[in-house]
Amino acid sequence: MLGSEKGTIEMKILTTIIASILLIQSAANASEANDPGQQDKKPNVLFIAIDDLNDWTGMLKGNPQSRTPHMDRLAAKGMLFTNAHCAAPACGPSRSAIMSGIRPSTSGNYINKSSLIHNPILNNSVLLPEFFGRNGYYVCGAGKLFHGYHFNNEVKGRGFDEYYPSKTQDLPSFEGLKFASKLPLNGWARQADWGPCLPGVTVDDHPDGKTANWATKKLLGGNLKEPFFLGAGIFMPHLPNYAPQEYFDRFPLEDIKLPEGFREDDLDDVPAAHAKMAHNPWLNRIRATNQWKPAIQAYLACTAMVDDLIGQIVEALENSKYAGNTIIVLWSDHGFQLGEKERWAKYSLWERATRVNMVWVAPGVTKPRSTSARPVNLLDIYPTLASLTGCTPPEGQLEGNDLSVLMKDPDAAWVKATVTTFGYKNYGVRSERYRYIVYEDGTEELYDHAKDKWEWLNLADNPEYAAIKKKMLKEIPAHHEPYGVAYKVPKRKRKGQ
Ligand SMILES: [Ca+2]
Repeated sequence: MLGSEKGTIEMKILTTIIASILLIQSAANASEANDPGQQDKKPNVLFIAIDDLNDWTGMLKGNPQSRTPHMDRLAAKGMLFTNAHCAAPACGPSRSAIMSGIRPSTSGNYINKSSLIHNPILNNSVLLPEFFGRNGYYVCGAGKLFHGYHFNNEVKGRGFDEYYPSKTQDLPSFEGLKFASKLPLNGWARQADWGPCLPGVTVDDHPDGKTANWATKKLLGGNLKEPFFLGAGIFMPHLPNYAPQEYFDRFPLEDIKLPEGFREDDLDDVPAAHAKMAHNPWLNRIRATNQWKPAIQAYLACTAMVDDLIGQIVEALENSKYAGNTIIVLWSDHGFQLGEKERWAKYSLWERATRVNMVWVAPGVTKPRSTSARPVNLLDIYPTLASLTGCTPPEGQLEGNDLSVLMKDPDAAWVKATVTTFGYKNYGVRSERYRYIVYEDGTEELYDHAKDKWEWLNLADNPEYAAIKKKMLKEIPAHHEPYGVAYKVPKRKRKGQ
């Protein structure tokens, strides 16, 4: 046989082999596509909550001092909402709205003391964990997902198959944290305390480290029943701001700057009604005792620790077998004022307290490095999760919007504004450009974010803005449910009782 003929035959055989391989592959792909189990495979959900984290993150650019590389990286993986706001600027009503998809003005759950289970509208709703359970999901969680009192004393793990540490204790123990002196470190109160732990205490000793380690282990363990909903609730930078020393070392005290948004005369043009909202005098005390910079340092330190933990959880997902079929949603429950408008608190209808972090990574839906400045709300999480997982939402319950519309087309038609409520008939309305506030007594504020990102100049009395105000007022809900029943915190039992 001539060499060239041999070569031709070899080539023919090779071509036949390749064609056969391609045929087998395409048949395999076709059978996969026709397999109903494969087609119906619902995506898992990784639901990450952060407590009291305002826009002092790299991705939201609220303060150049903050360092959050892991959250910034997560945001770059998917879609970042830069104009996202809470339904209410307090843990209880904000998280109740997220978990039920019902507005505070519909449920009457306005403040931290509002009960969840003694509120018939909320108690009869399908809470988010129950929703996933009913749709065949394995539902597990750890840390602070609901308001602490609601979870530990009222819903008690309702809807969860598994909870760490338990269905009546959302936060892991603080016992691993050791300090140089007795708590509270600043001698005031645990609710307004901050400072580093003793050397040797690591992030693994912190309750948030334990929550992140639980989530990491679950994801890397590979034994989760799919589809799953896994919630990880990080408690920092909620007060008390305790963290290992290494996080404080990242923010030397001599470099700390006071908030850019602080202005001494900022409240001069604000109606008196704002003072009726829960207010605390901590800022005065902080300033009087020269603690402002140490307190900011602690908030930045705790935020950096949170960021490391978010990085750990996301990396665990990326290294797990669930990476390609898991939706990630990361959110903070409301903002926080570190002195702006004379407050060291949440509990207001200003931007500092209502703006939140909200990031989505939905495989096959979100595009990397996409952002949206449309007005959106934490109330939108429930309907968006329902839409992305293909689970039918409970009929007539959800009042938020489906954000997947914006994930698919950032230019899609969208609502003009989003609403935050704090207390009966107090509303903050945020459009892409303006913030309008109206209190129960009818007094108002209006800010133009195109010119005034710190909300220093109240334009409500300026007749040039009458038409804008009228438009914003139309966004306020028509129904204002009276205050729901408050829960009674039982007196602490003495040891041994
Ligand atoms: Ca909170």
